[in-house]
Amino acid sequence: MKRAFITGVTGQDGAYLSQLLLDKGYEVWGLVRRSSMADVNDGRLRWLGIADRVKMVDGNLLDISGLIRTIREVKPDEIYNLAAQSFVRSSWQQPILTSNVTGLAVVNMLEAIRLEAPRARFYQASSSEMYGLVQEPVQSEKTPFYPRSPYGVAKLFGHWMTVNYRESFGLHASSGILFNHESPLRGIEFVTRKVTHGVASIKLGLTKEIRLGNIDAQRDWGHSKDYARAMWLMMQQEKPDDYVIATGRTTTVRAMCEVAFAHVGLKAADHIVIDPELFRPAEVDILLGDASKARATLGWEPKISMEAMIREMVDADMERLATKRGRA
Ligand code: NDP
Ligand code: GDR
Repeated sequence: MKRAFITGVTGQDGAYLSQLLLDKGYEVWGLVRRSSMADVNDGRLRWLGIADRVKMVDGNLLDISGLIRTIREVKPDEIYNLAAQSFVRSSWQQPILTSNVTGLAVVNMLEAIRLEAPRARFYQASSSEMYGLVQEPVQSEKTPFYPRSPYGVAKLFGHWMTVNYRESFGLHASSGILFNHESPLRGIEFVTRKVTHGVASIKLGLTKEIRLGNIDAQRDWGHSKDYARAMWLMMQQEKPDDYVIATGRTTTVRAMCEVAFAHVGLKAADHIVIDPELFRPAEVDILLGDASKARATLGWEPKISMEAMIREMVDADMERLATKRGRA
């Protein structure tokens, strides 16, 4: 039986990746940071019905001694580093925390692996935010980076450290440059979930409007479930490498909203209010990924369309609000 260790196991991707690995017969261990609300931080794993099958270890990405001990004890075959301060907007409010957790702490993981599990396979959650002010209309592994937020800068540091440890110490370290991916388990602060939750609330008569910032921004949106499969495929390759994971289709926030509202028979224009407070100090206007390397080498391709995903998210939010099921 293979053993996987996931940081960020309580997050969106951690949940779907755990589900995929458990289905494949892995023993799954996850790093969980202590919270005063310990009874709710496994909400996403509970939503998927797998909370009691994931072995939780207390820890924090900032605490290298804990990481070293954990990796020594767990002896994982595959390590997925998904933990991060992942909300771009917060990264201007908390630039140092974001740099420490999303950037510097990647080296904590790499050092712990180098010391305790040099033959383990390592996945780093890199991001399309590293392209920022895009240098090419379609972004591939060869496109130069130009991050536009403290989050993007921190991810770029973690990305290059992963490449460097692969080249310097021969670690099986791969980096997935994942474009935006969403699901019913997406955090409510991200725009898709904010919209689907808002649409469900409006439909149920709980509110009348959704306040948004730049709705002309364009994103290449896929489904977290499809993207978790790509992470696993990277870990099955003999050679570690970097891969762009994207759908190859970009959509404005405005058009995404229209899909969500149309699903419940409403019009987006009747309910969206533009709030200048929600614009970012520097914006990533458009992202569009070229995943042809992943298609050719990993045999990966996305199965769930943006439209189907948004409809699934609206349905899940309707169900949550109607039944108050779970917290995720
Ligand atoms: P989430 O925000 O849903 O999850 C982040 C996870 O990191 C949570 O489990 C959180 O724990 C954990 N975490 C945060 N800080 C620490 C810390 N100091 N120590 C230990 N754990 C910590 O993110 P996603 O699941 O959406 O994304 C997974 C990863 O992929 C992230 O690194 C993100 O930056 C990256 N990424 C995401 C993309 C996307 O579109 N979703 C695209 C590209 C990259 P807690 O539950 O306690 O808050
Ligand atoms: P992003 O995701 O910054 O791309 O990072 P987010 O959903 O927050 O924003 C997408 C775009 O929508 C615009 N927008 C709004 N965004 C939010 N959150 N709230 C609003 O009210 C709003 N109005 C307009 C934003 O300006 C932006 O252009 C996500 C995260 O998951 C990162 O961790 C990950 O690395 C990248 O995707 C790829």
